[in-house]
Amino acid sequence: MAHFPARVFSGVQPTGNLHLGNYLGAIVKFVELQRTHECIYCVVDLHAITLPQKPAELKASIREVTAAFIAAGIDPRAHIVFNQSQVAEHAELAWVFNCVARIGWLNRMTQFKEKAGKDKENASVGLYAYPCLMAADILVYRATHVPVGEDQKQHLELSRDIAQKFNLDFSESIAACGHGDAFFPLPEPLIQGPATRVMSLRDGSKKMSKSDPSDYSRINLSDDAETIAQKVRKAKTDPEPLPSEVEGLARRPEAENLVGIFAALNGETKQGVLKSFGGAQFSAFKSAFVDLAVAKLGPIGNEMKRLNADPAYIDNVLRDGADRARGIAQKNMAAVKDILGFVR
Ligand code: AQP
Repeated sequence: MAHFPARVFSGVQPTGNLHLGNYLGAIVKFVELQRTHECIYCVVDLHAITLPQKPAELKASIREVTAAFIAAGIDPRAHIVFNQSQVAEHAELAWVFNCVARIGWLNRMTQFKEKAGKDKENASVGLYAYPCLMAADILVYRATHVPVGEDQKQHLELSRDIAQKFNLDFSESIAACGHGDAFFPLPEPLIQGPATRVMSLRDGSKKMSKSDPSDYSRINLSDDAETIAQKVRKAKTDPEPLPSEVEGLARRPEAENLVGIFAALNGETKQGVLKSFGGAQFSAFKSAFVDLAVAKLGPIGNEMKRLNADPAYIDNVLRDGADRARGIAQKNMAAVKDILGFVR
């Protein structure tokens, strides 16, 4: 298979308050990968409109996600930060992928089933085709690595299937156009660490999510110290003290979740956390948890506030990032058109 230079791509939807799940599952990894890779980070606003959005809130959310990226440590000069709708090639390649992906593949996507709920007939076509747009987001840059939370694993597998089918369906044309035996890499998901699936603070069986009606289910990146403390104090637990070994967390979803979050925030393993807190009551653990969460998230929240007060700066970052992203995307899209046999 052809060799593709390593390139990271990932996105976050501007659909509400960013929370600890988005942070630990995705953004922390975005920050780390900057040291070793060329990175492209996208505020995926075209994905956001697969569900109803209020225009003024969408605009504010696009700026807020951008502020969160920068506040968390992403450098928009050294890497690329932009919003998806400014680079038309995402939608253009998504159409091509709508024609490559099979309906049977999309029918298996669990996120569509969860988000469409019982009234599937009334869901938007965009929500159904979401994974094809996600594949286009990644592959329009021929990105090789995609840091995401566990919930996106299935969509990443579909992106690989689409890339593979395109490479096979058009193999002769790909070779004739001078791209060897494959035009698209098969993008690898990067899903590692103790918090790839952060659960709700109110229910250890549900994913922490922006759309959960209870704000007590999540810690938002913009929460102040008092709010974080209140949410952690109210977080659901069980009556037992913490175990000393990871095996003791089995069938204790709330305990496992809090220990996983603590480990990720502190840069250690769950076993490391239990070495310090095995045998402790939740009251003591929660108090250390609050101190750690406030120490790690407080500076990010403050910086987000500062950046949010300067929308002109944020808009400039997005415009500049979009210009650079478009340069790569246009070149790849032109090659795709040649491969497909379009006249241009
Ligand atoms: N609970 C989570 N634990 C770990 N990672 C998570 N991610 C989301 N929730 C968790 C990861 O964050 C990145 C951006 O997510 P997104 O905003 O694009 O998509 P989402 O999964 O729709 O986010 P939410 O918060 O769950 O929103 P709603 O409520 O709208 O469904 C992705 O890498 C995702 O894996």
